[in-house]
Amino acid sequence: MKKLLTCGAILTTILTGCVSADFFYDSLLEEVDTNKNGSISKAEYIASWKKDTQGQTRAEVEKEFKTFDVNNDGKIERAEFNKVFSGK
Ligand SMILES: [Ca+2]
Ligand SMILES: [Ca+2]
Repeated sequence: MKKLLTCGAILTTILTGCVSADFFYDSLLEEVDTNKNGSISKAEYIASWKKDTQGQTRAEVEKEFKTFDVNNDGKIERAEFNKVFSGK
């Protein structure tokens, strides 16, 4: 069964720790990476939030994006996601 993921669900899912980072990133790419280049740009992240805000404000979503964009280059890549996910 395909689970629809939105950016609002990311931190919650990490906190519950019930999926692997790789699995989660793959699912996230499927939903959010609209130009299919294998990374999530800020524009893609915001677009995903707009589809389903889940009560989050834009400021909250931008803060969340920054949490994952470790090297601050405006996109979230798998290595960064894994890093944040594993808390290392
Ligand atoms: Ca992309
Ligand atoms: Ca980055």
